[in-house]
Amino acid sequence: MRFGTRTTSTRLVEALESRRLLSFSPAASYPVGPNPHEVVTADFNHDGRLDLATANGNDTVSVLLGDGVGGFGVARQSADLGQKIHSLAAADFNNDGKGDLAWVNDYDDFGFTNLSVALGNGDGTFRAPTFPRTEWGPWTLATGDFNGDGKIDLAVSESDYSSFGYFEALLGDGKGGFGQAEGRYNSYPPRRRADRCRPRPQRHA
Ligand SMILES: [Ca+2]
Ligand SMILES: [Ca+2]
Ligand SMILES: [Ca+2]
Repeated sequence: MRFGTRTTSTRLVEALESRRLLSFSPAASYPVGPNPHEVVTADFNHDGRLDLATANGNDTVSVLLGDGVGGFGVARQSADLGQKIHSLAAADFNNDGKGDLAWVNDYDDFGFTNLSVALGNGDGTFRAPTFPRTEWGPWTLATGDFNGDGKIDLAVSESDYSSFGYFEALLGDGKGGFGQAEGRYNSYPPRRRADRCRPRPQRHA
């Protein structure tokens, strides 16, 4: 390279000219349940390789175990996990090294949403869901260790089904259970949330 008498700007141009363009191999397709609308990653079978899970339009979850070099096996599809799965998240809630799932089920026949958690069996299947209690109707969630105790927690955005939104942190017990933290007032819910909120059903005497 002939950098000897050239200016700094000239050297920079030459370096950029020698840079390779990024490219990707052709995409591979893997059949899953109908109308997959969310995808998350975790190591569901504890083999050190990342796997995939999709939330499907028929209220199931498909899990594809990874081979560690960019490929995935045949999808395993769960049973019906409740109405309109959304906000799917994956983490190891019980510290057994096997990925677990959490999600929100959309409005049921009575107009309520609920939070669901299913612990992984380590083979791409999951135990029957449990339903951690939330103060209000859950809508979206995120996972993380928010109090630094080594146990994964849940952060949940919620609505009171009328005009207001809330944020709540549910602390994990490291066994797959979640305690309830104090709900935090969050002013009005995001527009998307507000648009979809429906009045709480009236109970008649
Ligand atoms: Ca794996
Ligand atoms: Ca686990
Ligand atoms: Ca924690």
